[in-house]
Amino acid sequence: MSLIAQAHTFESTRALPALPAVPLADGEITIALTYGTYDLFHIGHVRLFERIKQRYDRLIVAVSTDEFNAIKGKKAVVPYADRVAMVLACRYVDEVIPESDWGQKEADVMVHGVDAVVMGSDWTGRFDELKTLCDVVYLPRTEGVSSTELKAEVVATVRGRA
Ligand code: C2G
Repeated sequence: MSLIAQAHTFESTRALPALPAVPLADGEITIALTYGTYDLFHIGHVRLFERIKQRYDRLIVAVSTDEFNAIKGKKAVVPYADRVAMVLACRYVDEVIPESDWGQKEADVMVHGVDAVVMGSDWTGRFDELKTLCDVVYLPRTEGVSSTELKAEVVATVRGRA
């Protein structure tokens, strides 16, 4: 059965366990930062933002520019400006910044006063160099969905093989 045909009801759409809140000093807000392409914005992205916002007060999302994706060897279907608009439209997201090179993360953490950089588990260990500046948290990915799989599904559907 095609991915598209496996549409889920909202309640069961891959809900993931809630995270414990971060202890706070009075009046202090906690700030999380995450990075990604967010092409073909999907439930995996939403569930990541939702879990981050369960734990931190403010969520900043760095969205990869089209030029940076070329450096990463990726080509997004959806152009940068639209990906930014969709991420910003998600109620869990407070601010969007551009991700344009691998080396910007330390400066981002300091400039935005970030308490934690949070990524999906496919990036486990690859942000550890930031641990001198803030918490680094890797969360389990939402299984069964990815931009790459969605692209393959659309192609298969178009070619009538779904
Ligand atoms: N993600 C997830 N569950 C999925 C798919 C993605 O939790 N089913 C998470 C990824 O782990 C990542 C985020 O969603 O933390 C964005 O994923 P991509 O858009 O694929 O990001 P990527 O191109 O890997 O860019 O410098 C870091 C890069 O910008 C990350």
